[in-house]
Amino acid sequence: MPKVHLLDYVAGNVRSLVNAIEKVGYEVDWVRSPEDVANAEKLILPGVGHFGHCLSQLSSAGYLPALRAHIDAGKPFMGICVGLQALFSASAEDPDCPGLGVLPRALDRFDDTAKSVPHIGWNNASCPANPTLYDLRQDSKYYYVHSYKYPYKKGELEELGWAVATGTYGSETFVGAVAKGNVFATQFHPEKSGVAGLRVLRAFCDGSGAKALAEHVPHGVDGDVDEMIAREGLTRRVIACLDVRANDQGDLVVTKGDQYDVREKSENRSVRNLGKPVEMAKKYYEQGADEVTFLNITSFRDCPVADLPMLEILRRTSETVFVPLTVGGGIRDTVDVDGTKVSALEIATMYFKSGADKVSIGSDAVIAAEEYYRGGKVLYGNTAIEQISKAYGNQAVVVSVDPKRVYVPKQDATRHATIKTKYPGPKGEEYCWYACTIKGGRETRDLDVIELTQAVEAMGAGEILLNCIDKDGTNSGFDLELIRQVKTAIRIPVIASSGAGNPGHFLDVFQETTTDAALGAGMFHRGEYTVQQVKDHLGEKGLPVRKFEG
Ligand code: 1PR
Repeated sequence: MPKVHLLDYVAGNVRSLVNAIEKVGYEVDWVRSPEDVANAEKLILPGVGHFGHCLSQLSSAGYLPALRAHIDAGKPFMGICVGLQALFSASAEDPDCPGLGVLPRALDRFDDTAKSVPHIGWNNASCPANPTLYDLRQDSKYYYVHSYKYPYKKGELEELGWAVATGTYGSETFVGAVAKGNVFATQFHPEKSGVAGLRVLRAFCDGSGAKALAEHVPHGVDGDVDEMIAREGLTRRVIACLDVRANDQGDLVVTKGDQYDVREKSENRSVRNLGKPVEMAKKYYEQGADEVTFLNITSFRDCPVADLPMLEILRRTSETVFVPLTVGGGIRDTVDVDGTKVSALEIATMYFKSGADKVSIGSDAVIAAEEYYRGGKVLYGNTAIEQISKAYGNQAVVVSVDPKRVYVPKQDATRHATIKTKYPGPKGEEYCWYACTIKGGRETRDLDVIELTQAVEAMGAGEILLNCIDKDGTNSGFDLELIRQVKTAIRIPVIASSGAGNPGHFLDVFQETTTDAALGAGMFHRGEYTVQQVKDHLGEKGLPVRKFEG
C-alpha cells in the first residue's frame, strides 16, 4: 500500500484517522521525531484540543522548523482541526503561543451569547468559487467540533492565494477548509465525516486534490458566496445510544431499561438482550446516525483495567464506523485488580487510543460537583473533568446526567431550582425540581440538574448528555420541561435523551426546545423505527439534517 506520514505528537483519537486512511487505501508511517519529517512525502498533522497545548508540544519537541521546511519544500501537507489552526499565526485560545504563521491571521472564539459553544456537529465546507476543492461537495456535511475559528471575510484569504471553504454557525461564517499549492487543511474531522470525509482524505492522499487545485483557475469570489454565507449549515444531530453490559451468561450485549431497569418483566428477570454492540453500531452508522454512544452501564470492578470490555468494542467499531464515538461508564479514579491506582485520565486515554472521540462521565461528575460547592466554587484542577478536558480539550468530555423528578407543592418549597410543570405530581403538586442520581439511578443526591450542569461547565465539560429517569424507556417523548430548564442555565451543548418513541418526538424536541442534539435507544433497538426514518421526518418538516452517503 502507498504511504502517508502521520505526526504522532499529541494525545487524541488518532486510531480513527489511521482506520480512515487505511480505508482509502493508504498505509500510515509514523513521524515520531522532527528528523522523521524529512523522510515524509505526504504529511498529515492531526490535532484535537487546545491550541496552546498542541503548539507548545510541537515546539518543545522541535517540530516547528521541520514542519515549515516540509511546507516550504512544496511537499503535500494536510492539517486537521487544530492542525488547521496551527497554520495561523495565533489564537485567542492562547495568545502567548505563536502558530506556524503560514496564514498570517489570528483565530478567535465563537460568540456564545445566542448559541452553544463548542460548535459541535455536521456543517458545510462549501467553496462556490471552486466547487470541487479536494472533493468537498456543496451538499455534503462534515463533522466539526471546535470553539475557536477563523472568521470568514469575503475575499480576504483569497487575495493571499488561498481557496477557502466555509461553514456558517448562527450568524458567524468561519473557515472550514483552506488550500493553496501543496497545503490543505480542514477545521472539520474528515475521519469522522462518514463517506464525505473519506472522499476528502482520498483527494489528499492520492494527490488528486492538489492536482485539481493547480489546474483550476478560481472564478474569484462571486455572488454565490453571499448566498452560502447566509445559509446556516449546522444540522440537527441524531444520536443512537447503546447501553452495554454483560448478561447473565457473561456475554456483552446491548440492553435497554425501563426507567433504568434492564431486566425482563418475566419470572426469570434475565437481562434484556437486544443485540451485539459492534454490529448494532455499524447498523446505525449505515442508517445515518450522526454519532454513536456506548454506555457501559455496569461497573467493571472485577476486570483488569487493560481488559475493559469497551476497549475492544471501540477498536472494532472504529474500523467501520466513521462518525464520532462516545464511551461512558466507569470513568473515574480507580484501583486495578492488582492494587495499582489508575486515574480517570489514564482510563480516558485508553478509550481515546481505542477509537473514542469523547468520554462521558456520570457518577463521578456528581461527586465532583458536590465538592465544588462545598469548597466555595474553587477549582483545583484535580477532578476527572478538569484533567481530561485539559489534556484532550473540552469537546472530549461529556457529562451524562441521570436526573429524577421531585415534586413540591410550592415554588419555594425547596432550595433547589424548581419549575412549574404542566404535569402535576401524584398529590397535585404543581412544581418540581430534578435531583441528580449516581450509580445508574440507584442513589439520589441533594444536588439539582442546574447545580450539576453549571458546576461541570465551569470545570471544562464540553457537552451534557441529559437523560431523564422518569422518561427512560417510556416511548412517551422527551422531557421538554427539563431540557428547557437546563438549556437556559448553560452555554455548552445539550444532547436530549430518554423517552423517544417515534420520529415525531425528535421533531418536538428540536422545535420546542433549543437542544443541540437528540438521542434515541429503545425505539431503534427494537426495530420500531430506523435512524433514517427519524431524519427523513425531520427533513420533511424543514429541519436541516445530514443525509447518509453510501
Ligand atoms: O456513572 O460514570 O459509571 O456512568 C454510567 C453511565 O451508564 C451513565 O451515563 C448512566 O446514564 C448509564 N446507566 C447506568 N445505568 C443505566 C441503566 O439503564 N440501568 N443507562 C444507565 C442510562 C440512559 C440512556 C438511554 C436513554 C434513551 N441509559 O443512555 O439510552 O434514556 O433511552 P430511550 O430512548 O429508550 O428512552 P458512570
